This record gives sequence, C-alpha cells and structure tokens, in this order.
Amino acid sequence: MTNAPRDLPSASAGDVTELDALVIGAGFAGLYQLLCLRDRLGLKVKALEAGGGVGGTWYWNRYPGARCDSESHVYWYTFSPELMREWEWSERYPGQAEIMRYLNFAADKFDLKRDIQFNTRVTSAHYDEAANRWRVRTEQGETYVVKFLVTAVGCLSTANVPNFPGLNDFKGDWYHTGEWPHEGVDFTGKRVGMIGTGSTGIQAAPVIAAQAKHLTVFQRTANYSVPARNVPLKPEFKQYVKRHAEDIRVTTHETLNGMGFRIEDRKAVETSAEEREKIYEAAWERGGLQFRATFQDMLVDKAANDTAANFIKRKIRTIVKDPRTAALLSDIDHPYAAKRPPIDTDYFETYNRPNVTLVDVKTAPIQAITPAGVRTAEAEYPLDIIVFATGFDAMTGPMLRMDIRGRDGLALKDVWETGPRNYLGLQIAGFPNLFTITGPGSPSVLCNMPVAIEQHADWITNCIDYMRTKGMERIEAKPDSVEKWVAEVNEVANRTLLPQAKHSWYLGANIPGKPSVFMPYAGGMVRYREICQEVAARGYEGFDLS
Ligand code: N01
Repeated sequence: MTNAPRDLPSASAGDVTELDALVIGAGFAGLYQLLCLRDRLGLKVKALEAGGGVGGTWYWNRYPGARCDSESHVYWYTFSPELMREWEWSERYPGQAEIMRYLNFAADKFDLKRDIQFNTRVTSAHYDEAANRWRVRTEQGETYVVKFLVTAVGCLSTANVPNFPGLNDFKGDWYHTGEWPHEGVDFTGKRVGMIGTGSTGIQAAPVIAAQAKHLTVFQRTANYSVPARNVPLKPEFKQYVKRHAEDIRVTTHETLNGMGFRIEDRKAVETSAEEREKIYEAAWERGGLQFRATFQDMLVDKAANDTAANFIKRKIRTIVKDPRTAALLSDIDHPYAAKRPPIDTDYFETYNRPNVTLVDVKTAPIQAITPAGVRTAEAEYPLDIIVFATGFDAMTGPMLRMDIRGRDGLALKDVWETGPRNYLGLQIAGFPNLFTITGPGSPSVLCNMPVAIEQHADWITNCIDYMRTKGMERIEAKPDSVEKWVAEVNEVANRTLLPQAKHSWYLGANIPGKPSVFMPYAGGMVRYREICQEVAARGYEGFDLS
C-alpha cells in the first residue's frame, strides 16, 4: 500500500469539505473501497457511516442467533494474503460478534478508521454539472464536495416495520431485528411475539424460545430451511484454510455464486428417485447452502425443484410432532431457493417445545397491534415483547432514502419509479461519477457478498485510475447501455425459477407499493465478472467518458 495522504480533519455543521471521493458506508464494502481509493490511488477520500462503528449490516443486525450463511473460510476479504494469514475464524459459520471483531481487526490493520466519520447519516447528494462535483449533505448539516461518490450502503439496511395500526399504543417493548439494541434484550419470563419467518426469524426463534416464557411466531408465508450444522472449527481445518487461502480464493472466483463449493453437474430429473433421496439425505446431513448445489437443474426446472422441495417438506413433517403445526410449516407456496434459502439451527425442532406456538397469519392476517399485544382476524395474543423479523426495503431502499439527484436535478426516486435502472449495477444514466456497490443489477445478494464487494470495489478503483491516466473527469452510463442491461437482468432472471416466489424481497414484493421487478443479476458471478472485465478492456464500453 502506498500514497496514504495526511489525516483529514473531521467536519462539523456548516463546514464544507472538498475531497476527491466520498464513500457512503463502512461495512464490508465501504471499508474496502476506502482502502482502495486512499491507499492504492492516493486520493483524498473519506467514508461517512451512519452507525457508531464499522460493520454495516453486522453493526445493526445484533438479534439473537445472527450468523452468516456463507461458511467462514469464504466470508472474508481476499485482497491481502497477510490479512488471510493473520485472521482465524472459530466456527463453520461466523456469528455476528465474530464478524464485527473481524471487520474491526481489518479496519485497524489498515488504519481505516481515521478516515471514517461515524454517526453520520447522508441525507442528500446532488450533482453540480457546471463544477462536475457531487454536493453531499449529512444529517448534521455538513457538506462534502467531491468528484467521485461511491455508495456502499448495503442491500439490506433499510428496516421494514409494517404499518400495523396501533403500534404506538403497544404497552410492551418492540424491536426490529435489523435495528437491535446494542445492550441486547432480556426475554426471561416474557411472552414474546415474533412476526416473520425469513432467514432472520428462522435464526432468532430457537434462541428466543430458549429464554422466553413463551414465544408466539406469526407466520404469513411458510419457508424452507436446511440445517446449517454449525460447529467449532477443528485446528486441522484452520491450518488447511491458512495453507490453501489462495486456492480457496480462486475457487470463489470460479463458482456461480462466489461460494467455496461447485454446483454438481448432474440433473435431478435424470437421477433415479432412490439415488436422489440418498443425495438429498447426505446434503441434509452436511448442512448449509450446499443443499442448493446438489443438482444443476434445481433452479431452472420446476420438476427438478419439486424433488428438493418435497424432500424438505417431508423433513419438516418428520421433525415437527404436532400435525397441525407441521402442516402449516410445510405448506410452502414457492419453489425451493426461489426466495433466499435460510439455513438454521434447530428451527423446526423449536416448534416441539411446549413454550412455542405457531400462528398462521396468512388465513387470519394481523389486523392491529393493541396495547396488550397482536390482534389477528381470529384472536388477540397478549405479549410483553414484539420482535419484527419483517425484513428490509431491500436493494433500492438504502439508495432511495437519500435524496440523490443527478444532472438537471433529476431525482433517483423518479428514475427508479418503476424499478431500478442502471448499467452493470454500477452506474445510473444521468448520475455521472456516482458508483454503486452491490446494488440492483449486479449479482450482490445472490452471491457470497465479500466476493461481489471486492469485484465491484476493484472495478471502480481501476476505472477511476484509468480516468486519471487518460486525463478524464467524468464517466456516465449511456442511456442505451442501461436499456440493454435492464433487459439482460430481466432475461437472465426469467430463465430461472427465482421470479416465481411472488412474496420475495428479490422482487420488492414485501414492501407495499414497491414496483415488482427482479432486482439482482441472476446470470452468476463468473459471467458477470467477465462482462465487467470486457467492458473495461474495451475502454469502458457503454459509458460516456469525457
Ligand atoms: O427478511 P425476509 P429477513 N405481516 O424479507 C414477514 C439476509 N439474511 O430479515 O414472506 C406478516 O426474508 C414475511 O412474510 P412474507 C438474507 O439475504 C441473511 O428474514 O412476506 N408477516 C417474511 O416471513 C435474507 O433473505 C442471514 O409473507 C410479514 C418475513 O417477515 C435477508 O437478509 C440471516 C409482514 C421477512 O422475511 C432478509 O431476511 C438473516 C406482515 N405485514 C438475514 N411483513 C444469514 O446470513 C413481512 N412479513 C444467515
């Protein structure tokens, strides 16, 4: 690393600070982008972060049971062999607290915190065409004037609390999992209600149930889940990871979703029922997202997918003892993995506890939060604590909650009124010099995130470096490149079963009024990386450079 500039002063209300570049966010993406621009390019750059520390998603999502579903040996930065040698994960899947330790370790190792301003939420970013600068304002009233603006705001950072009438009158306490109190929540002796059975609810329920007097889970859409089979890592495996860190990195660049395992070449529909059962059984025992990789036709052929779906439904009915609860949990309306597939520790087993009740809010929806608890169309459930595991305004939400305006005052919320529109998921026409990391239109949430993040941050860094070398000041996606890319994103999604999960946040369907558009690029990380490389090699084809 070279060219680290001097310490930058921190700004206060009314201050105007001029920089080469500004990064919004200090999670996995923001930290690495800051490092690239500061230490590789020697730019005058800062990151602004709404949280009180680094971590992004992991800073906010401290709910009980919060753990990553990528295995730890692929859930880290790979840009620094030294960092890979120095860090050692303790479990198969890293938990929230350990990920926070890791990100702090990385931030300290590369001395990043001195260029991050914490507790600083960006409210607006307006492009001034005459000056070719972005004017970025914060909640505290500071202004940053910068040439390049990079959003590293995460895909799942805008908490969705459904607009139930009466929430303000609830006499107990309520929390959204994505904005969990740092001091934790004591469930001892409490009647807890949890709304939502996505990845979060599925992780939280067993941990809450173990402590609470009673847990009532309000389920609208039943969900698949496969055991994670988390374990402490053995010393031999830790040694293996150290010795093979580079090979593992290469593998994550060769696999469809940036994971450490490959999708099997066989087809479920061409495998005998007996053989399939053995394969699924072995995958169930091994645990984790690898279940999805057992057959190559699982996400493209409904008949193939049905074989996996039926296997999991049978498992649920075997595990859950009460037949009515088992029926509700296994009445799943979408193909397996068409929604983000959760992995769990004792989720279905939790329903065998005497202190856990499942309430179906599909047939009898939640009508209101009352002072005493939750009222559905059928009954009222008295509660001391309500946990909203109700997800996020995903992918576009974090961008649209800032007032972003491009050339001629063009508002991003208008450009994206019918769904996100960009080129390569990296740039929006009409918004020069604004880069977005792992937003819509890129593999992002369909990929192991650190892999997607490093690819984006490296591409952006190389692009800015190229512009500097060529003496160029401005880069902007061409409108026709955006048209073609949006069509490509739709087309590749439609070749899969993914758009068939109608309630999925991939489609924005969880937010009332949000346009129903499949947001991430489903063509796979390998193909996406190639496209981005080709575009760069052809002098940033599809962009206007001036
Ligand atoms: O959110 P979700 P999440 N009334 O949107 C329900 C990542 N993640 O926080 O399906 C009643 O998936 C909603 O019901 P329905 C991962 O990418 C990763 O769980 O809309 N219910 C659903 O059950 C994941 O996909 C990890 O019918 C309502 C739930 O709330 C993403 O984050 C761990 C409702 C929301 O599920 C989001 O997961 C955790 C209403 N009005 C999260 N509104 C790991 O790495 C919503 N729901 C392991």
